[in-house]
Amino acid sequence: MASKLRYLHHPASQPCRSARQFMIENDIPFEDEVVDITTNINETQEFRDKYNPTGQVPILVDGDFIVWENVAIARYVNEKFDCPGHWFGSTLRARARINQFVQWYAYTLRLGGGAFHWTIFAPFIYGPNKDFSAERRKGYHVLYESMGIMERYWLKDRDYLCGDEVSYADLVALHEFVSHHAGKIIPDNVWKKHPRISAWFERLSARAATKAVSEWQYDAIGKVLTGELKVKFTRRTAVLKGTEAYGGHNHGIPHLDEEDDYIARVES
Ligand SMILES: N[C@@H](CCC(=O)N[C@@H](CS)C(=O)NCC(=O)O)C(=O)O
Repeated sequence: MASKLRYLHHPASQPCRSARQFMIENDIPFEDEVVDITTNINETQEFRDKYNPTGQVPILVDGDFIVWENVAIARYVNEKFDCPGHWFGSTLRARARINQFVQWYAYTLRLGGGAFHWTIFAPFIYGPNKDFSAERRKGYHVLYESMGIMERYWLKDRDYLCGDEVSYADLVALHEFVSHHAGKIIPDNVWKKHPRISAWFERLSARAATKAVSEWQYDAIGKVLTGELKVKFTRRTAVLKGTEAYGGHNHGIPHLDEEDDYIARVES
């Protein structure tokens, strides 16, 4: 008999929540294994050799086959269990749109996760009295630029990012915003300036699977904000390692320009 899928993840991780939600939405049987990424367990050579050379989660173990990277995990499960076509597209063009989004997101919205990371987790990792404003600024810059493109292009005339039905593109983006929402990273006036994103976020947040997958994040980060919870990081490297935010580069996001304060413009 085929063994059950094992899913190695952490509930604070955006990519982990996206693929986990996908499996829940599709009633896929799997075993949850939380990897405590606040310790260095995933940094050990043993973990890297056994599961993932980058030491990151999510990781899916299907018998003797291991796959990591959230989009690859969801695609594997989608194909293996023949999930409904709307998740990854049932026509050539629908598939192209979804592929387009998941590529775009990896270089934009995912890096905008830096706004959350450098605000909420960095003080626990590197110490409370350090100044993370430069890193935070880079995160916000990428996040706001990405939100502009989502508002004007991806959600221009549709309820979901790639069409009239939910797709995996929505889940990857959704969990970036779940973190920002839980951490109160995006000011109210910026949400208001992006009415399509706000409506889309509400629409997706109403799904039962979104609630189930995001509960830990809202609870824990809510307690971090009130000072009730101090996350103990016994490791020193960035949780967002490999995905640290930087402004600009070559992904359609203009360079962070000290002269032109883009963040201030969006927040004004
Ligand atoms: N590109 C990967 C990124 C995964 C990722 O960023 N994982 C982070 C948590 S959000 C992680 O495992 N960090 C722990 C570490 O780097 O040690 C994906 O999309 O699956």
